[in-house]
Amino acid sequence: MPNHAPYKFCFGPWNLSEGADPYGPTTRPPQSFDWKLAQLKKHGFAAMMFHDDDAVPEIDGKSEAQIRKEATALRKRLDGEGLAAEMVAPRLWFSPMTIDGAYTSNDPKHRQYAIDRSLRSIDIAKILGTDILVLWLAREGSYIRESKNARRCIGWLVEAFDQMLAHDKKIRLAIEPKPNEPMDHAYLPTIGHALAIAQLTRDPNRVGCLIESAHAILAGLDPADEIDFAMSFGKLWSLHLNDQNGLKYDQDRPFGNTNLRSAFDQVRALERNGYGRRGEYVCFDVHPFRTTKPEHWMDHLLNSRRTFLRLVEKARTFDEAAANELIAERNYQALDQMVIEHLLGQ
Ligand code: GLO
Ligand code: MG
Repeated sequence: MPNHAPYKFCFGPWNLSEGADPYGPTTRPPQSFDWKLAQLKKHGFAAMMFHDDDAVPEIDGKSEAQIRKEATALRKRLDGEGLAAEMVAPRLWFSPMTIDGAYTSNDPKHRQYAIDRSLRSIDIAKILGTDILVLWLAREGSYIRESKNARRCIGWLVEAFDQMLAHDKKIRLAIEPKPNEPMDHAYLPTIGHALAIAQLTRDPNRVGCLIESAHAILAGLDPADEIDFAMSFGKLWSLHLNDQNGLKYDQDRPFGNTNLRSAFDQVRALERNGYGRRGEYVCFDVHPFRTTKPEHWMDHLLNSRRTFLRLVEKARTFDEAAANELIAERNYQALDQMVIEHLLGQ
């Protein structure tokens, strides 16, 4: 493989999923965390992403001391394997305490639960050696518009973020926007919303974002433009590359599987902005197809990485001078075909 610096890659344990969907059970037998970590290492990924309870299982029943103890043991293990933790994310969408939302639940006890759990996630992140807390705000939105006061909910989100920022002076919050699913409408559906709410917090410089390709597409936006936008603010701190076929449920397809040209544009945007030069990882938030056999369990991740690396080559060999001439002549017809020919190759 040619030189592909500065990119390093990661995925999360949930990306080796078992194939269940809302209409049917699993299609692959469950695998242990140890097996997943071994696969990650064996295939040359540099880091793992962690939900808080991937790092410390059954976290809700455990004391702070126990959580720290287990996180410390995990850190030791990761160090021993030469692997990093890319981020920690509070999994705030499984608990009975978050049925009506987490930070924006109408019940103050449930809002407090969400904040307390987020502070524990920050403790875990610190122990695992990452300063990134990813906030995928799964249940912050509405099914029934009149059940919530969106203005008040934005205030509650800011209060929650402020408590997290105050809890640890180093932690950075990377908001992962998604416009819908599980909610009908999310309160922070796009990168613009994420970066705008950052300005309301006590430390806007420590509130940034994570772009997921499929989530941008679900919002009717171009993931490459979202990348350029976030990076204009210096706030793209993590990335979930994948693909999505149209406006339907979140598909988490292999990167480039549906729209190769959009994948090329995303890679080009990352290249021109120097993504990865400040230590950011390229993460693939992809799932195996339901039909995938256990012996092909890693293929969606390996294929996504391979496609990414091939597109880096395509971005680096794109004839920018020729493209600029066509742009100067306003010959976008020829530019369009030039991109297609470049992607098709010889
Ligand atoms: C779901 C999200 C989810 C998050 C993960 C990290 O749509 O993409 O996979 O990325 O839970 O918080
Ligand atoms: Mg994601």
